[in-house]
Amino acid sequence: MKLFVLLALFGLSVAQHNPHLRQGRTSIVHLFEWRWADIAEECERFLGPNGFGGVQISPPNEHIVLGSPWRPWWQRYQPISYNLCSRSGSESELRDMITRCNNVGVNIYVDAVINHMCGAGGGEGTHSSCGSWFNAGTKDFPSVPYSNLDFNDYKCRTSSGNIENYSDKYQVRDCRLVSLLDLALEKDFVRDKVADFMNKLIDMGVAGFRVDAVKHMWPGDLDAVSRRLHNLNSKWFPDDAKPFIFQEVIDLGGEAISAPEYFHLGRVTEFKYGAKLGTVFRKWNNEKLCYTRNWGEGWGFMPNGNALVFIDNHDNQRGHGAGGAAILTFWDPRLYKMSVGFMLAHPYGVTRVMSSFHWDRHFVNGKDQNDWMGPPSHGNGSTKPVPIKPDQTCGDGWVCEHRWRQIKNMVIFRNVVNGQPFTNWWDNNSNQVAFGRGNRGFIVFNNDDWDLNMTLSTGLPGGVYCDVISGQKEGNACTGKQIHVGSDGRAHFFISNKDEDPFVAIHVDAKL
Ligand code: AAO
Repeated sequence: MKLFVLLALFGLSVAQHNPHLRQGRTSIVHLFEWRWADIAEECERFLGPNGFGGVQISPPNEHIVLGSPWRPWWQRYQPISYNLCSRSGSESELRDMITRCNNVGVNIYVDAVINHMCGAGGGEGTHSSCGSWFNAGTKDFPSVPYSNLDFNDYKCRTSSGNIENYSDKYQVRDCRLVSLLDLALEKDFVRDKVADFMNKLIDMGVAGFRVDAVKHMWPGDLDAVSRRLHNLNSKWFPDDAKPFIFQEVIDLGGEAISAPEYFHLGRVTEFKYGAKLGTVFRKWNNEKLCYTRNWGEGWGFMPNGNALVFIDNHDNQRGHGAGGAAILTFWDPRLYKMSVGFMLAHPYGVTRVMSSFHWDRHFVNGKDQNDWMGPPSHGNGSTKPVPIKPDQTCGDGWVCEHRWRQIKNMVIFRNVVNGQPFTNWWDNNSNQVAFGRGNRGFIVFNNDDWDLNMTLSTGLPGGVYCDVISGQKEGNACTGKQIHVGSDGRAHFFISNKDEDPFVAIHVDAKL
């Protein structure tokens, strides 16, 4: 038994759980709906130089194209084939992006939609991103090729053919998720096609996959696909490195399927993280920031080595998926910056930062009527490039949270404190807390409605540090608050509850 546990642990540390981040980098960013050409530029001009470890890209394969101007973002979750042309660009642009990002130490992770093809009502024709013909009605996708033999409908036992009840694991895995044609991953033929698609991307140089809708696939089927995958391209990655796999399983408890069923296959998205932290920072349900002293497994989250964590994702920032109104997004910038800062300072999980586009929210009875809106686009439906303004923020409706000074600097903070223990906790029994990461970094939050005025043990060597939230170190100057740490490691902090960003973060690379 002991040997089995040891082997299982060893397996965890060598297999698909390792993101293969390079040069001490620790975070990835989801550049939701960005064009490949823009991501390539962003790797070279911003992500590489600022210590971002990787990018989660939108699905790169051929997808349905809906409407004449309509084009919802979610059309990309309706595959038509595994040809590599999408709203984000062509195969050659994809290849160029992967190469250029890899060359500056930034990994690419592909959002892999392998559970299903397009919706059953997707019609017949060539309204697809590479122009391939298909017929959703007869389940014919000749450019894969899949035929009606390759789908699960014969196994599904609901009258609608859709998932009707999440307490029935057979429905969840054998029926259609919101009418999407459900692939029969039990067939070797389907497994081969899916693996060929993923292997092509691995050979091009991607570092791994965010696997979509994993709850809706049997672990055994995913294991069979996983065994077919190549090792990473040795031009950029160590020999024998396996692709990093992080699986989208929404597990807030209370359903037939739970996240641990997938732990052996890779990391899993921890949806409790953003839902709980949003509740804490909003101070809903009598939550207080001081309760986060045992944040992580102590809050009932999955084991650290299994978790991929984030504050919001492309679904729950607009009411899809799970988490509801508690989820913090760029629409609440003050609390959002604090919660992303908390996540990046805290040692739990592999961290993913969200980068969004604006849309016109229009609520009717609490539901956003515009939750479908796609990325900033030209009149013909093609996605607009991401322009960078002189102040380094993005234009044309691209939000670029990852470029916000506070968030960018906390991505760097996480790299600087990588591997250091969680230390020097302090709280005021309410919503003022502080913690350190060994002798490399320290962060203080004031989410109360009064000032924070305290001398705290930071664990840092004595000296003058530049707060990377209110400003940053530029040359030998500090554009923000300066924090004086004594030779005993203690420092005085004053954070007004009216500050634009009521938190302070210092680390050894921002010492003056
Ligand atoms: C679109 C249309 C549909 C149409 C379909 C086909 O909106 O009306 O039928 O096309 O024509 C995205 C969009 C969908 C879109 C789809 C295809 O979000 O609106 O459908 O593209 O274009 C479930 C899945 C999870 C999934 C999530 C959205 O388990 O995998 O739904 N996320 C991924 C992607 C997502 C994508 C797809 C999958 C499909 O990230 O972008 O869809 O490729 C419960 C379950 C969850 C379940 C949610 C929502 O959650 O636990 O597993 O997620 O329900 O159905 C509380 C509970 C929480 C619960 C939640 C909501 O918070 O605690 O557990 O309430 O009830």
